Amino acid sequence: MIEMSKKFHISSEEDIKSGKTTDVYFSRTERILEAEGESDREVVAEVTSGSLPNGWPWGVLSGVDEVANLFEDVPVNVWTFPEGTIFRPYDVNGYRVPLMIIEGKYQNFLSLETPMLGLLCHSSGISTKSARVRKVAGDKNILAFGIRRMHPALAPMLDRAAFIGGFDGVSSLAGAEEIDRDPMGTMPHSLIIVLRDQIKAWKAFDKHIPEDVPRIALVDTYSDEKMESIKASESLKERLDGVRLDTPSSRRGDFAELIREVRWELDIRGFEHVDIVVSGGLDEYSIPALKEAGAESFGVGTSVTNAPVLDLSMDIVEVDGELAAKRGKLGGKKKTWRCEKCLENIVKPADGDRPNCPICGGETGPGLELLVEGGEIVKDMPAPEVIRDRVLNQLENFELDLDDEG
Ligand code: PCP
Repeated sequence: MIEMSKKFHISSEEDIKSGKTTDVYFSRTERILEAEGESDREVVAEVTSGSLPNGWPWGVLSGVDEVANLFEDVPVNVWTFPEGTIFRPYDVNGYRVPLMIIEGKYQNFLSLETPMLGLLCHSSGISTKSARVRKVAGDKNILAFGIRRMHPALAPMLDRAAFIGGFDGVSSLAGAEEIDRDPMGTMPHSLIIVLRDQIKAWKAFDKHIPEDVPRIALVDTYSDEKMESIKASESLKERLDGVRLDTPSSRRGDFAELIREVRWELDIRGFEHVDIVVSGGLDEYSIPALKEAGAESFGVGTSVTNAPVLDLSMDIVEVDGELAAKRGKLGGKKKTWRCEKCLENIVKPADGDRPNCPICGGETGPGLELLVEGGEIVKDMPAPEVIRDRVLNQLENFELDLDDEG
């Protein structure tokens, strides 16, 4: 009989910091190096990305603040792209781009490689998918509705990563707290089902919910979306901000056509102020047609929180100052230069000269910044809002090829 001291199958912060989530072959390596008297080896290790999931052309690096906390009090130096940096896995010359560099005694951080990669691969996958959705949504409102698909222990990280990627709001209380924003959402079907009547539910929402919460009526619970949208508009009139269509797949048919129809019927009745909000199975491939059909706001869940992780790896490229990269990786400590104009990266040996950008001729600057020095976090962690702005400012430089696999 398993003694359930823990209520949930999750690791504590202490477990993560102490390297308890590492892979056993690292703790064995630690023991072997110790026994062989090789614990003083100084290494340079770099984190790079293999090809991105589904042929994505670029990625968004996130989870960096958690990596800083992971390496705090560990006597190593860590350089990194700032959180929210959009990067291509390969530079202008086809070299893998070091996204993060760790330097120090290998023995001091070998058990942290696994948690570090986990923090970056998971969060960056979600932020990248979110930025792809942001790109197609343009200035429309996009809300993260996906934490119900994932282990609740991760809700703060999931919603933070979606927000950093460009989402306008998140639905979970814990996630909203993490980004210092109010949680955002509409109403669930259960409110209408339990109150046994749509109009009663819409009016009850309007009566009891604070004024600053948009009045979005859910209009697909029991009958046709067009008729329910008209009913909601006629019952709440100017107080109604929008109608949400979360049409079940069995009834969805041509969703864009349905949205157009609802838009027409609302407008000819003078309800132009009532926005159309859609949710259920949305991603960067389905949103463009729905936006064109008249949808103003999108609730996106599974496709973001269940986004593929990025395939990041850490590789030792120098041992005691000697070139040491394994096959498939490039030896020696490197410098990632970043073009200040087109944001392309150029990888050079660490002692190389500053290059000009071969793509646009622009000035380049150091892409990576010092994050941890001798175990001390030497960089103020920007607020999620600031990191989100950083992503939005770069996004116009990065195309989205919707013919990729998705
Ligand atoms: C879910 C909820 C979220 C939607 C689905 C996320 O709908 O409304 O907005 O969908 P996705 O994960 O496919 O992107 P339900 O569980 O049907 O409805 P309710 O709103 O009643 O919880």
